[in-house]
Amino acid sequence: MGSGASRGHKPTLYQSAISGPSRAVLLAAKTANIQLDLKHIDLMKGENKEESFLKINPEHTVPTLVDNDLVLPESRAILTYLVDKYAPGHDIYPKSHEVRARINRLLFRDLSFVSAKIGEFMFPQMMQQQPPDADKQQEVEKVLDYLEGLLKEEYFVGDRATLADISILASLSVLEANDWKFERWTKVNEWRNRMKEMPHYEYAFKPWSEFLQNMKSKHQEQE
Ligand SMILES: N[C@@H](CCC(=O)N[C@@H](CS)C(=O)NCC(=O)O)C(=O)O
Repeated sequence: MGSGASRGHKPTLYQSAISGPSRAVLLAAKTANIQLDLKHIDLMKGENKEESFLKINPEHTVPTLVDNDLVLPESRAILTYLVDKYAPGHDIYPKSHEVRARINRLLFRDLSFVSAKIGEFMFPQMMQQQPPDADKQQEVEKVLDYLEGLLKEEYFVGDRATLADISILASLSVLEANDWKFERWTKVNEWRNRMKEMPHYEYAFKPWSEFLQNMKSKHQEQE
């Protein structure tokens, strides 16, 4: 346990398996051996809009971390905070300013571009059952071209997975709901396969795969 942690204390994470950024926090925390008290918020049932959760996070989003007096929505802020406080210097967010600068740059880029474009393409399909929009699909293809160009090493920053990889992996996983084929982007595809070998990948991502599998089965029954 890192220097900022007191014995027996666990921050609480409000999260949902169907939320990409929640999966990023789950994978990072488990990888860095950070203990969390997990509270599941069922987005499909609208539990995020219930008064009890709105009191915690009026923006009604998951993931949301509560650590004593700190209430912290926004996965990328949660990721860096958790490692800094509970696993300082861990490989997924090392102390080197230069390495952190590269990781942070990608976390910002993931938020402003990668996950943003994927959300614009996927959310109308997932939430409003709209058909895929060809222009928005092209934007996602540009995102993947961009990532393909960035991948010069085994991982986005050097030869080990960092918070940047974890966050981008979680953003891309939303495309699985569209059965997206990644093979055209060779480096991204190989990198994803490497990321899936992470010891705690299943722990963080299996509930999402199961959710997608259930959705598929339901659709097939309706056809
Ligand atoms: N940028 C935020 C996104 C948070 C977010 O929008 N989460 C979605 C699930 S992926 C959510 O809670 N949506 C419910 C809502 O906005 O009411 C993060 O990375 O944490």
